[in-house]
Amino acid sequence: MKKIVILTGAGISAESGLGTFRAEGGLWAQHRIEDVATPEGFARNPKLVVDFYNARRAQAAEAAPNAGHLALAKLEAEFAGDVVLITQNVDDLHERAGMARVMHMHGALSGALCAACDHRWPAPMVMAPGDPCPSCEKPTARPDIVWFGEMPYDMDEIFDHLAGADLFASIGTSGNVYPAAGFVAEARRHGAQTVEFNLEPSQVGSQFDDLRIGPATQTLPIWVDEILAG
Ligand code: BV8
Repeated sequence: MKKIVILTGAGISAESGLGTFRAEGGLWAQHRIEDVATPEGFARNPKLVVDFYNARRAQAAEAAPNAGHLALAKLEAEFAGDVVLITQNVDDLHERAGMARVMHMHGALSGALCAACDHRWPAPMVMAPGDPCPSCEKPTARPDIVWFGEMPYDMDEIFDHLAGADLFASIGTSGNVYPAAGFVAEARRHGAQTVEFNLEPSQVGSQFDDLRIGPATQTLPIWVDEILAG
């Protein structure tokens, strides 16, 4: 086996204490998606949105990578073939676990973006509405996050990776959000083996060859050792 493509979602960061979206009391129970994760919501109330991401940026900074993140970093370091990690998460726990190559398809809390000139720069811990862009100086700074209705990043590269995958693993995602939830179908179309890691089957669970039920901190280290011994 030469190439493993991995997709992660909020579930891999759950045991690091970061809230998931759709669980009881999750982020979407506390805030309406329309209010905090859409361009319209940002236009309507930029302070609500900027503060929503300031809180998550602070929470992520307090969190530590868990055994699931560390297992994937070990796989990337020791697997003889190619490991490509695509995450829907906006936290930096994969990077802090030592993962060299992380594709943040939904953006990252660590990034800021200018809505006027597309300039990107490292986000401060606390952003405020109307912060000036360091490049064009317009008051149009926003979190570099892909909101609903916006195009996720690196989609062409991601589809190239899926076309070349021998194994596709999806970890800790409920399979509600597209285009990420469609990756398993794309990988299968190109003949990849597919495995899902979750506490329960996701919305697209039936599309996987293998289902590993349990917390990622337990299921991933076992899986990585199997792959490396393979
Ligand atoms: C786009 C921002 C097109 C940052 C996010 C109708 C049908 C189909 C699609 C659509 C539709 N209407 C609209 C759409 C498109 C829409 C979409 O999919 N909507 C859904 C809700 C129906 N998608 C979009 O808008 C995307 N863009 O389509 O653009 C386009 C075309 C042309 C031109 C322009 C545009 C953009 C999607 C990105 C939106 N931004 N996040 C942020 O705030 O974080 S999405 C948001 O949900 C998060 O990023 C997150 O990544 C994503 C998915 O959530 P999950 O990660 O899966 O988290 P969740 O809580 O749901 O699940 C956690 C899972 O973990 C659970 O299954 C749980 O069991 C498991 N778990 C928990 N603990 C553990 C565990 N597993 C293992 N171990 C544990 N310990």
